[in-house]
Amino acid sequence: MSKSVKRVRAALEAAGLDVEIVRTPDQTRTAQQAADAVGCEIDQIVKSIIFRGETSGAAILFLTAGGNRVDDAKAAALTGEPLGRADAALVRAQTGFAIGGVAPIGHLSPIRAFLDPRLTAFETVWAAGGTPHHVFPIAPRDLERLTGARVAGFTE
Ligand code: 5CA
Repeated sequence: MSKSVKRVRAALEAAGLDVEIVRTPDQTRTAQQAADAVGCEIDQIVKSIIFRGETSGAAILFLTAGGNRVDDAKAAALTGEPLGRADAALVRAQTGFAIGGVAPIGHLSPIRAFLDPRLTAFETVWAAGGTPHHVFPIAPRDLERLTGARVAGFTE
């Protein structure tokens, strides 16, 4: 098991969640690929999208329903500073994961997070498990608890 997947598993276990991280035969680099692999609705896929606060330089996590897009202005209004996309190097340094497999939990450093209310419409949602070949199911409420995310609208 890769170090990335082990970090996600450790975070789930530390939170007392008995969840199996599933290895998918096909890549789950995009929300559509993940939804196809799991056989769920696209909005049940959690995209872990990372922005960079242009004033603070801090990485900020937007847990976004698979079919939604982050609205830059709404997201910036929530964070209180202008935002830019995090580049691959910042994503890697902050989370320890490579783009396409960024999990919402098990990051190298704590990260401020927001959660798309659309995700709370489902009993279970699926997030990347640390690689573009791993996903795991979680209740939105548990995702909120583990990430410390604030539920707030930031999508188009
Ligand atoms: N495993 C899938 C489904 S969970 C996944 O990770 N999807 S994702 O949407 O969370 O991750 C892909 C995201 O990475 C894209 O939405 C995009 O925001 C970001 N991304 C893709 N390419 C780049 C890049 N070159 N630089 C910065 N961010 C990127």
